[in-house]
Formats: sequence, structure tokens, C-alpha cells
Amino acid sequence: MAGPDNQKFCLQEVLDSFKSCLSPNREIYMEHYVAGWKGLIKLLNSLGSVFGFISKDAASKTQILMNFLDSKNGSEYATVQSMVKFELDNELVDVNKKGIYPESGCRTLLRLHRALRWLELFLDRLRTSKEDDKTSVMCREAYNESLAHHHPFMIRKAAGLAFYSLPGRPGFLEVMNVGSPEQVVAMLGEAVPLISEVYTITEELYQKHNLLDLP
Ligand code: 1PW
Repeated sequence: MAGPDNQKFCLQEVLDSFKSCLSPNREIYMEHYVAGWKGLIKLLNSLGSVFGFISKDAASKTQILMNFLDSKNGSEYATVQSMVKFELDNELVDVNKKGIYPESGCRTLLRLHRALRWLELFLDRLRTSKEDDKTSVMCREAYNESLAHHHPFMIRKAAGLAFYSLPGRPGFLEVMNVGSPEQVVAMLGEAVPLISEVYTITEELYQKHNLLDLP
């Protein structure tokens, strides 16, 4: 079970959440997806105050999804698949332009989903990096390949500046709170494919329903 929110980041917790994410028929449990993000927000918060604007946005989007889960329609939000069906069937999504549902579950989760790709690419670079490799470079490359495509100039600029303040590789591996660098790399080897699977299932679902460009 996830501990209190002010607890230190631990990669194990994120790994456990993403492990619990998939149902036997490959649906994504919202509760565990959200728990995975809560862990990642702790990571962002432990990277220093310049990551504050990034963590705030991720936290507010995670909160929106938690509110749906706690609402009277909560059972419709049990999985990402059931959320998509419920919101589309009931026309609760602004599909082409912003309208009366600026915070639908579908568009909110899409933002986190895009960010998850960044994280997957970054963690995979970290996993395969050499001792002298720079985390800021890994982070920027991962960002430019993924999330940057969805961000306007000002946010790309601010994110680029934040990357400079990332701890170096040894410090970053320590932030993971796992143990020796070899143990972190081993755990990343387990976590990255899980994150990647959750990402791919979501991507295919959104593609099937034409939701990848929700405003
Ligand atoms: C070092 C590991 C970092 C991985 C964590 C990934 C978290 C990514 C959150 C990026 C947020 C950047 C600032 C906010 C931008 C929003 O405008 C944007 N949100 C996201 C998640 O991309 C789009 O949301 P919006 O404005 O359409 O509600």
C-alpha cells in the first residue's frame, strides 16, 4: 500500500503501482495508475523547487482523476477503458474544441499519458547510461522526442531550464532510493517495460477512439 504523501520517493513504490495496473484482460486500473503518478510526483518534488511547476500540473491532473474516482460515477472510472466508454457514451468530452468539459477524464488522462512517455524514455536512458552520462541531456532528449511536441514555446523553455538543475547521474540514482547503482539499474529494467506496456495499451485505446488530439 502507498504510504503517506510526504514520504520520500522510492522507485519500488512506482514499480509496484504499475505492476498492479493491468487487469487480466489488459484493462488499466485507474486506482493504480493514479497511485503510480502520485509516486512520480514525489520524484519530481525531490528534484528541487524548479520542478515545482511540472509537479504542480501533474498533481492537479492526478487530483482531477481521483475526484472522478471518488464521485457518484466512480465505478465508471474503475479502468481507463471504462472511463473512455462512459465519457464518450454520455458526451462528456470536448472532442474538437474546448467547450463545457475542459477537465474531462479523457483529456486529463491524455496529458498524463503523454508525460508518461517522456518518463519511459528518460528512465530507459538512465538504465542504459554510462557513469559519465549527463541526466540533463538524457532528460532533454527524452523530452524532445515526446512531450515537447505537445508544449508551446514558453513551457519548452521553462522545462529546458529545469533540466539543467537535475542532479548528476550518481545523485539521481540515489534519489531513486533503491540501493546500489546496480540495484537501481536492475529495478529500472523491471519498471520500464511495465510503464511501456501501460503506455502502449492507452495509446492504442485512444487511437481507436480518435482521442489522441483532445483539446
Ligand atoms: C525527471 C522525470 C520527469 C518525469 C515527469 C513527467 C511530468 C510531466 C509534467 C509536465 C508538465 C509541464 C508543465 C505543464 C504543462 C501543461 O500545460 C501541460 N501538461 C502536461 C502534463 O503536459 C498540458 O496541460 P493543459 O495545459 O492542456 O491542461
